[in-house]
Amino acid sequence: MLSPGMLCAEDIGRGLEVRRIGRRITVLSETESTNDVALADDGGEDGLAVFAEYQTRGRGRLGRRWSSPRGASVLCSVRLLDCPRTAQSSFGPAVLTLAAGVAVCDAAASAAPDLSPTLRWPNDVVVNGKKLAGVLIESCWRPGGRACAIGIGVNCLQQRGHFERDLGGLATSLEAESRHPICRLTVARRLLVELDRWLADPPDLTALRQAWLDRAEPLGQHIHVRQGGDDFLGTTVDLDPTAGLIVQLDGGGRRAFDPATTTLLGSTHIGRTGP
Ligand code: BT5
Repeated sequence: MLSPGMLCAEDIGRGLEVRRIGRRITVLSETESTNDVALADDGGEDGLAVFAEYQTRGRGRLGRRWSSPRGASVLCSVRLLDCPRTAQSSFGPAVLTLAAGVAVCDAAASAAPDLSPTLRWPNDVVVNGKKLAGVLIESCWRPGGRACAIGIGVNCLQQRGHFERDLGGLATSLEAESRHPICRLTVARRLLVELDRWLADPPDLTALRQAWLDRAEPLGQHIHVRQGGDDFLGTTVDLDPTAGLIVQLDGGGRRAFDPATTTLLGSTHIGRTGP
C-alpha cells in the first residue's frame, strides 16, 4: 500500500502563506500529464497548482517518460501566465528550472531532515547519487499570451522494487533513503511555499543563483553534454541564472548551455584526488 492518504487540495492549501504560486490548488486522482492541465486553454489563473495521484502519460524532457506508481509521488505542475518570450528574461525557462530545483531540494529536506538532496544540472534532484526528482518546463501560446508549466515529480513513497527496471538503480525516493516516515503533504506544501518565494516578481536572480550553487555539485566538473544532436566536453565554470551553465570547452571558448535543451551524459570532478 503506497498511499496512506490521498493528497487533498484543502489540506495542501490550509494556512499557506503564498502570494502567487498555489493561491488555487487542484488535486486530480488521474490525468495524462499535469503539465497538460496547467497549459490548457481554459487552465485557469496564474499560479494555479495542479497535483495528480497518477499520470497515464507522465513525461520528462525531450520526449522521455516519467513514471510513478499511483499515490507514490508528489506530481505537480504550476501554471504561469504572461511568460516572457526569451530564455534571457527573468521568468525564462532557465530561471524557472533553477527556482524549481531549489524549491524541490528544500521541500524534500523538510520531509526528510536526515537527507541533503543535491542539484545535478540541468534539472535533477539527487540523493546518494540517484535521481529523486525531475523538473520539466514547458510553454505554449494561449489566447492573451504565453503560458508556462513548471512540472515537478518528486519520488516519495516508492520502495526499491517500485521503480521500473529500465531505471536500472538510477532512481530513488525519500522513503528509500530516509529513516523518517515520509509525509507527501509536507513535501507538497513546502514545494509551493518555496516556489512562491523564488518566483516573486521580479525574482532575485543573485540570490537564486547562490541558492542553486549552494545545493549543487560543485563547479569545476569536467562534463560531457549533448545539445541539439552535438556533443561537447568541457569544464563547468559558472552559472548564469538566465542563460544556463557556463562551460569552458576543451576545444577552446566558453559556451552557455540552457537547461531545457541540454542533456548531461557524464561528469567527473577534476579536483578530486584518491578514491
Ligand atoms: C525530467 O526529465 O526529469 C522531468 C520530469 C518531470 C516530471 C513531472 S511530473 C509532473 C509533470 N507532469 C509531467 O508529465 N511531467 C512533470 P528528464 O531529465 O528528461 O528525465 C527523464 C528520465 O528520468 C527518464 O528517461 C528516466 O530515465 C528517468 N525517470 C523516469 N521516471 C523516473 C522517476 N520516477 N524517478 C527517477 N527517474 C525517473
